[in-house]
Amino acid sequence: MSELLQVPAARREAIQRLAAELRPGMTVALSTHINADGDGCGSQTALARLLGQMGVRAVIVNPTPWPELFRWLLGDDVEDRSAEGAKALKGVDRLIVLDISDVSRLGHLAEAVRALPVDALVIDHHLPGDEPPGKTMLSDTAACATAELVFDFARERGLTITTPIAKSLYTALVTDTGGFRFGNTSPRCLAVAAELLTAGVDPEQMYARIYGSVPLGRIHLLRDALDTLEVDMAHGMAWVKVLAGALERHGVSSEDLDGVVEHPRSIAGVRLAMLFRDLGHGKVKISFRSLAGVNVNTLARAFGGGGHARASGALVPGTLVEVEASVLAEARRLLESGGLAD
Ligand SMILES: [Mn+2]
Repeated sequence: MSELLQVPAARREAIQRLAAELRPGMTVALSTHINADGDGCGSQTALARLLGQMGVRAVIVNPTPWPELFRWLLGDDVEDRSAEGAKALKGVDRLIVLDISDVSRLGHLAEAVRALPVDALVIDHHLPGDEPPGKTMLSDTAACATAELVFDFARERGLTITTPIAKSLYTALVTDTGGFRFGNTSPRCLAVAAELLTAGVDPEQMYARIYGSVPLGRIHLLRDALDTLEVDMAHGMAWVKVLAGALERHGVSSEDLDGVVEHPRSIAGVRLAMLFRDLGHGKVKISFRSLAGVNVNTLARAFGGGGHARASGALVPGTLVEVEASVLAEARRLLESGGLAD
């Protein structure tokens, strides 16, 4: 076994604490953040199958519907009860929250999770949020994706990485690292990916499923977003907007906004990129992305959000015009004062 695959001691202890909470015959709910991404979905479908090997029944209960793009990850063996809402959490023996460091990311399920009579356990790789969604934590910001921690859980517990589990974990790794290009692409991340190929993942097939199967509306949405591009070269900022109703007009969902913000970030001289999405009900969702030297987690936290140093988000009340003005002003102020330095 590659030395890279050895599980760090702190993770090993956390995995033991987590496993001690789980017993055969239990039913465990798995939840991830609103608008689940590849890491949230892949970590869930991998963990659901791993728990099955332990005799634990897993049901997925997410605050927003399972994304169409990742429908194939569910197979016919993973149960998604998200449509039932908080009711689906009733009677479960444990809840495992994945890829979230703050309970607010559970959207409409947050209240039910706070009031849950059983313990919520967390597997995550984000910077700490204000209100952790649970007590027992397997949390490490050094993990390239939450799925890396799910992989470690499998190895430490002697569980089998079947091909469907490997495909789930690979989907998470490839999407959270932007196709193994972002700064979180650690040597260990690639070592885990190598293991997943050995376990039966076909990278070309995965590429076709994740990046080569998008609906036409997604490209139309991208065209509209790029049409709003603005650049402030003096501050190294660029941003795009998605207007209220745009997703409905193109018949797509929020998962189809994935990667849009990479376009402003890709411009030479830009260090801070933003996507403003008008949700149409007095709230604007912002995605922040940056390059080395700019910590967007600080900026996102100034607006009640958070995430990672290079990728964060926030949900801000106000009209698109108001939110854009206040966020741009704060971003310029912080860039000028060095407040976003790493
Ligand atoms: Mn993640």
